[in-house]
Amino acid sequence: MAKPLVFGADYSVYVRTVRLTLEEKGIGYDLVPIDVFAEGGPPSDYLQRHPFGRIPAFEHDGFQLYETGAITRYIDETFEGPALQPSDLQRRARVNQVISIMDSYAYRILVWGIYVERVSKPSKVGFADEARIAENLPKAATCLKAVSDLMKDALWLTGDSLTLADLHAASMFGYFLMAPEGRTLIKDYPNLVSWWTRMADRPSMRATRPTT
Ligand SMILES: N[C@@H](CCC(=O)N[C@@H](CS)C(=O)NCC(=O)O)C(=O)O
Repeated sequence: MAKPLVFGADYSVYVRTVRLTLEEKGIGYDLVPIDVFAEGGPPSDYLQRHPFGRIPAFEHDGFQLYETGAITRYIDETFEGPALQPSDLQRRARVNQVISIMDSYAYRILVWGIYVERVSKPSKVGFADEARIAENLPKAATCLKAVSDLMKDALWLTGDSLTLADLHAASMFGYFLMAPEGRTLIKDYPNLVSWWTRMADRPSMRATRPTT
């Protein structure tokens, strides 16, 4: 059976989530480079894989798929390895809830509103948009509180085993916590601090660390 293909770049939050899932399942894969931020955008033939021109896209045995949540669930359900979704329906609903919170609210705020504004943009243009960061900080607190409240005193975000929820969140927290504001804010949520310590130490996180 051919190795699955992941199309994208290692700097991408969503590509990292797919790679984390493959790493946690112990599945070999090839990363096919697609740079969505290259001048002129991704190669035009990439739009056949992903009509919205985003990364990642995925292929397994000729089956093509895009949208990270669909890809990670497909990987979990198709391949051997530790189950990353609980069979209990209420716990499974929590996993899907946290993934949706991360996609719908946290990604824009933690990654673009804080990390990009504080770390990435200033490294290119030399200054940060302080007003934009200030505006996003209370929104980031809302995201952290929501996830922390759902986590309660569990080991992982949705219970006592690692799930897709942790993998979707980890790639966003990885960037958020590169900003000093992120490292300060998370201290208000001790359960998230200990989750992150546990998460950041996993071999899958080391294997997928962004290099660019
Ligand atoms: N809904 C998509 C989101 C993917 C996404 O936004 N990827 C980012 C990189 S992390 C991207 O391709 N950005 C390019 C752009 O916004 O033009 C998914 O779940 O896969």
